[in-house]
Amino acid sequence: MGLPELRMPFMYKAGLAMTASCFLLLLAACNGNGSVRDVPPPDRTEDTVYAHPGLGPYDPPVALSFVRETGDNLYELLRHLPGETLEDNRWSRLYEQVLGIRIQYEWTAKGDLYRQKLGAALASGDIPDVVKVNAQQLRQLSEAGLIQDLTEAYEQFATPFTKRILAQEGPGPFEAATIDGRLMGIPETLSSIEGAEFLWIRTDWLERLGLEPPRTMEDLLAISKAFTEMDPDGNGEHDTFGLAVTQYLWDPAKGLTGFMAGFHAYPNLWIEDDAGRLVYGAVQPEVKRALQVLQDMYRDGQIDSEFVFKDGMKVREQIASGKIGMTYGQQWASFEVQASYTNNPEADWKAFPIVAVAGTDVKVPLRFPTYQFLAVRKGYEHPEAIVKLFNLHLEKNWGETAEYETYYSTPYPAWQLSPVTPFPARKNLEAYRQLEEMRRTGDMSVLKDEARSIHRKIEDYLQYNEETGWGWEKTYGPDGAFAILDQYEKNGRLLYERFYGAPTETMIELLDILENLKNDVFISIILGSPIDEFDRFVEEWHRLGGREITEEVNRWYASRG
Ligand SMILES: [Ca+2]
Repeated sequence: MGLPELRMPFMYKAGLAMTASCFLLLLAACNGNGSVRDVPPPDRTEDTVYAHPGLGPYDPPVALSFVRETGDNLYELLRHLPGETLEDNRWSRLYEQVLGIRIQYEWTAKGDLYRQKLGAALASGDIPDVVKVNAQQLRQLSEAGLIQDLTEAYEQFATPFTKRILAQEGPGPFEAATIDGRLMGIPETLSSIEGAEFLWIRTDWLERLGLEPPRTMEDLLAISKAFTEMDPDGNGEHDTFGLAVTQYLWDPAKGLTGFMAGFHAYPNLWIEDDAGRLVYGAVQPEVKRALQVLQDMYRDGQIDSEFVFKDGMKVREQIASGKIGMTYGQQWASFEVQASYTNNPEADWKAFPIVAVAGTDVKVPLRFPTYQFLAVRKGYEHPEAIVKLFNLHLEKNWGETAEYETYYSTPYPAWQLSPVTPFPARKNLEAYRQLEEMRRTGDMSVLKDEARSIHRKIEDYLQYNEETGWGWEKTYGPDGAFAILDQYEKNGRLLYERFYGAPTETMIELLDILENLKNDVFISIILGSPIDEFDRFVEEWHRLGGREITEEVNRWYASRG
């Protein structure tokens, strides 16, 4: 698959440059001004784009140190990119060539070890030039005087393109990074809209049992029951479950966020109540009703009796072996269920909109997702260097000089080699909209790099039955997950979280405890504890700090006017 794809962007760009210079030559010839020497040099997009101070080079080059979390995925990626290492790769070379910034890692470590080492480094103040931290750590570093104000660096050096992209999530990410009116970290903005949930259903099971896709929560419960009791796989055994659930109730795939929303319960969101105050969704009465239904489903064997012992990987295996017919999940859940198709070509899945109890409109909950910020060590002489990395990363993947298939997806995820990885929050939905326009008009030129690469994967599946394209079609196809997201948005179904400030004092102190309490109680109710445990949980939650947190959150809300 590799080579032609890699070369394509270069050819495309060369073609553009040539057209532009021919055009200029033509102009010169027409205005009768004589010699070709009068013609300015061909307009190179790169020269124009890189003229911004935020993309200009340090001369001589400067070093910029980070620490970095590594993992098996990263080493797997490097195996596919011969000649590249974590320290010396296409991104580090690009940053040095264009910006004169030499990326260095003071240390790297995997997973838990990384978090331990980072915690120790923050506590001792021994931090690299740039450090990625959460909102609480940002506040601590700021109070300890270990990091510097980035307000001017961002204002002066972020390109208009960077500013536009980082504003796609609204003011929240920057508010969360602002302490005493100063920007103390550059937010690594994530995408709210990518958190939207869909309902993924085995459509071959629906057909075998003569069932219609669900329009209401009641329909969904009937399907779950049928998938459990009516032998949808036709093997004569009572061996299937209606709904996938993992031990982490809020997993982005195979979790219960979308199910709860069907009862207008939003257990992980700060929402506005009828009086205009912010309240935490987990302690609202709608949750109780949803838990009661889950308890019934568990008792009836529609949910695996051992789900509390199973993480996402284990439940994915159950789906792969054809034991589960329905799961909630984000747009990429197609790839979670794909193995069932690999194992059984008759297995088919489709994304559907999530549903609500009959007679009500569904709302699709979206958490405020940005939680990490890049802070610069006090005393580092070039605080704008981090902004420049952001600029170039966004530019080379999605800007006018993008070489998406070199720097983002080769199709291996080369973007992961960069120490900073900002992206447009709406890029996938935009890619879907380009694909949709292309499907409607037949005009391939509306596809930008990312959409073109997706289109090729879908075509590989539709025309050559290339299996890897199956999931892409389920997600980006004419009636895939993004077609549904498009409708969610156009129909006003998206429910955005209302609190997006930095964590409050009491949150920092007690939120983990309260969240663990929530999860323990909810699981215990699903497994059969009396439903009134929920009322006791609500009291406990308020008593153990939830009341203070609610007050703090509402002070923040009121202060925003
Ligand atoms: Ca069966």
